[in-house]
Amino acid sequence: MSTSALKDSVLSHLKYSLGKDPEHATTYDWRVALSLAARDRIVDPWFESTRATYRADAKRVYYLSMEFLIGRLLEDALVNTGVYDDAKAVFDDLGLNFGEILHDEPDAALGNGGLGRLAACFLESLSTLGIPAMGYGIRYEHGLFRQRFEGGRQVEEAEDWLTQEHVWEFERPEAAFEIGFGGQVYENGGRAVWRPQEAVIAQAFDTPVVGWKGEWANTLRLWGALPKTVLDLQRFNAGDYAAAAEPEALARTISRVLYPDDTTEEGKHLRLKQEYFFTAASLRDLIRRFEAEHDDLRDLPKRVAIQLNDTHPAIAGPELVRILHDERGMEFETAMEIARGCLNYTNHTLLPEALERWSDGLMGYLLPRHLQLIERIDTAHQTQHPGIAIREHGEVKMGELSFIMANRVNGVSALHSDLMKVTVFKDLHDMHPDRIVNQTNGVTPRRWLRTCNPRLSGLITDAIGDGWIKDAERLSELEPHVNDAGFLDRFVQAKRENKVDLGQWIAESMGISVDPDAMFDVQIKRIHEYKRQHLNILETIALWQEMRDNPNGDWTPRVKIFGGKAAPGYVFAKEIIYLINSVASVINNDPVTSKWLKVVYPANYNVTLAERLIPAANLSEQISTAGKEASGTGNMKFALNGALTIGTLDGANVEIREHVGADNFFLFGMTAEEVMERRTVEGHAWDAISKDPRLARAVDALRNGTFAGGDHDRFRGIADNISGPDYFLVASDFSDYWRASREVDQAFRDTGHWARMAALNTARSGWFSSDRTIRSYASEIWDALPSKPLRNIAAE
Ligand code: AZC
Repeated sequence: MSTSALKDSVLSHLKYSLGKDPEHATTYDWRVALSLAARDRIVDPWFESTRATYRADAKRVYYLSMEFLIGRLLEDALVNTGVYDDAKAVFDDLGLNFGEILHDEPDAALGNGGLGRLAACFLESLSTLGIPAMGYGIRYEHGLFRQRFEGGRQVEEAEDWLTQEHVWEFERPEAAFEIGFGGQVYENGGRAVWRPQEAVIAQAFDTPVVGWKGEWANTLRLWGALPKTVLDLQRFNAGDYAAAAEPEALARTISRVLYPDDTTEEGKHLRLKQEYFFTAASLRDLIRRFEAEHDDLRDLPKRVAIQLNDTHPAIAGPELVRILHDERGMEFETAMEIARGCLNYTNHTLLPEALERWSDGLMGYLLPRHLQLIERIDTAHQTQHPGIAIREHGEVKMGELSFIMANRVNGVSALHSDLMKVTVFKDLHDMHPDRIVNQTNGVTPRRWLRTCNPRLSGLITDAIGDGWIKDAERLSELEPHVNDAGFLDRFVQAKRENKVDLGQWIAESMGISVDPDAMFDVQIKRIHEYKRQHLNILETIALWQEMRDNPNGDWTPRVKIFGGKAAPGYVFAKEIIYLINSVASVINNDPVTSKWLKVVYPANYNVTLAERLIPAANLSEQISTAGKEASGTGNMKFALNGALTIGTLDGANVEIREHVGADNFFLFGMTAEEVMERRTVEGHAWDAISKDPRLARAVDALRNGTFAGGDHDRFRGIADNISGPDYFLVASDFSDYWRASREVDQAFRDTGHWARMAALNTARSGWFSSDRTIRSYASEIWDALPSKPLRNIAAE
């Protein structure tokens, strides 16, 4: 496509879609006009992909996920369709600030963290690989809350990304299903009939997801909840206006908010409704599509692979059985076999509090027929494999249900999958030893290198061509260049320029000045005790104390950067936020240490902020208690962008270290096994503190009011935790973390050596592409093949 054709298209949308002329167009108008022009380019490959799928009668993959953390879409779409440079030229020509236009787009935060972002990377990879697929989720009116700091504390505000028109989606009023809840189960001629008491409409909204070079586009189909009757006219006419509007308000509640919690199960009625709502709509939709082309539902497993992203859509098992058995009259056993042939389950966490359980009472109230079927599934399984129950202590265990209903169950890193076999799913694994397979996570190199880091990706393409964008393992071709001083210089230059940009943004948005030659040391992720941001801040305190002891020392300058939100009800995590901000305000105002140490915590961490921070990072903090982080995907993004990791042997860190080489990774801390053993030692925290005066002094600073304007109590909770129960072993891992951090300091001073290590991280991280992950799911779980590649629209 020529620049002038793109310009015509943008101007035409400005005029005919937005009704504006260039003289009066706002940034918003230009952004929407450009997005519509970009969207036009995706529609043809999107249609062609669908047609090709029908023609080949290809197996389709359905990815069911409560969360899709897609972030902004415009820049990605421009890059993937090959018109980014043209678009920039168009806006330069118009005398408009292209960056400002891109940054006008809201960040669609339809997810909490890793699980949701993984789903978004997977959709992009499925499209790049040309695998016919559809993502199914909920179109939340309010995504994850927006975070603000007030006096250092987190304040949550409603996110209203949909107040502006969401230009990427197509509303599908014809794709709508009635979803029922509650009511009774009757028997009719030997068959169970469920008569729900209330019902809402699930209506589809489709967003095309385009792959690299625009060769293929799949669909993200999000369900919005609508009332069956908009207004209760009888009540309205009787003058009761509030009650009259009730049905609408009640129905809409279902797709109103994303639960802002990624580890603790929300024991909420509404949450279970959301889960059933989108799962039931998705199953009906895919069965309808199947039946439009095939007439025997027994063939479903040949044509359909369903991936359950965590247990949130686990009700898919009983629902599919209900449809096949109750509604279509199949034998229960046949229905089970078909359901199991289609369903697969990904587990994302071993934390017991995050494994969903629903009380029999709630399940029986909202989904009475499903509870009966779960009992039957449970009995059938126990007859063959005595000793494990789906229902226990009056609750339905969704992990067990998912496992039993799945053809394959997967963990998300090698360590996590192994731990699953000996912990949460030990008994089930012993009964079904072939069911668990590992699928180590990945990230899309299009968004997480090509788009977010144009300087580095330009340098890579200059060195080895652009084949790496589609085949990230070709990044290994960079290895010989790592010994080339000219290449390394440019590598360092790219990183430095990214740091200068970030430094400017920090200065402008936060009023903190940072030195671009200091080490940018970044920990960005949800705030959680197991992720141990408090270990990082404790080390920061100890370092600051030493710097003050020795103000003439030759310290390695560092900027400690934090980012992340805490679940609104997670008190301890919110205290950690408060502590980080309080430490920041003391350290950042200390003239003694200001040339060496800064602490920066921008509010409202999201995909957009990650895209800004990761390209500028020198050091990636992956310091969770071993055995707790299922995989991590941020760790992969950093390595790909040439940051070195300081980390424990947890989740995918283990595999990252294997790939980049132990010499290019700063390892510290106990292993998962040592962690379990250490916990059995009485007084382990006190023991660690008494052996490390630095740690003792840092913990003391939490108690003596140093960071609380003299208030001894403000951070006592954190101090007492670290020196008391310390379940996540902050104290026990501190000394080794300190040691590794000082090694990092030393290594960073040898700039040539550091650059080489950093470049090797990039060269050796190609394996962590989500394309590799998706290929592996396709062959080991879904038995799905890429359809024939279509035309390359980027070349046109
Ligand atoms: C996360 C895991 O914590 C993280 O380790 C993993 O990389 C990611 O999933 C993707 O697999 N889990 C979540 O985001 N949420 C839950 C409920 O586990």
